[in-house]
Amino acid sequence: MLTISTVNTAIVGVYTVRYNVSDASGNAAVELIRTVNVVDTTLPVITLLGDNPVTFEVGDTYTDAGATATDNYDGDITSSIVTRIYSRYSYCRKLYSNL
Ligand SMILES: [Ca+2]
Repeated sequence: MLTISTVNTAIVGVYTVRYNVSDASGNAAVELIRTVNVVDTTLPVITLLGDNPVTFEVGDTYTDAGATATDNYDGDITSSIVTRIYSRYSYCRKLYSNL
C-alpha cells in the first residue's frame, strides 16, 4: 500500500495526487492523477444568548442579548452572524392605522 502524505486534511481544498513508476530500464508509466477534495460539509452552530422567547412591554427599548456562532472549520464566526427582523404584527397594525 502507498501512503500519500501531501493531502492536508486539515485545510479545505482540491488536491491532486500523481502516480507514476519507472521500470529498471527507465521507462516511465503513463502518469495517473487522482483528485482529492477536502470539504467542509458540517453546518455552523448558532447559540442564542439570553431568553427565547423575549417578552417586554410595548414602547420599551429592545436590546437583543445576541448570539454566538461556531464552526468546525472556521472556529468562532460570531462576527459573521447576520440578523433579520420579521414583523407581521406591526405590518397588520399599519394597515389598520391607514383606514
Ligand atoms: Ca463547517
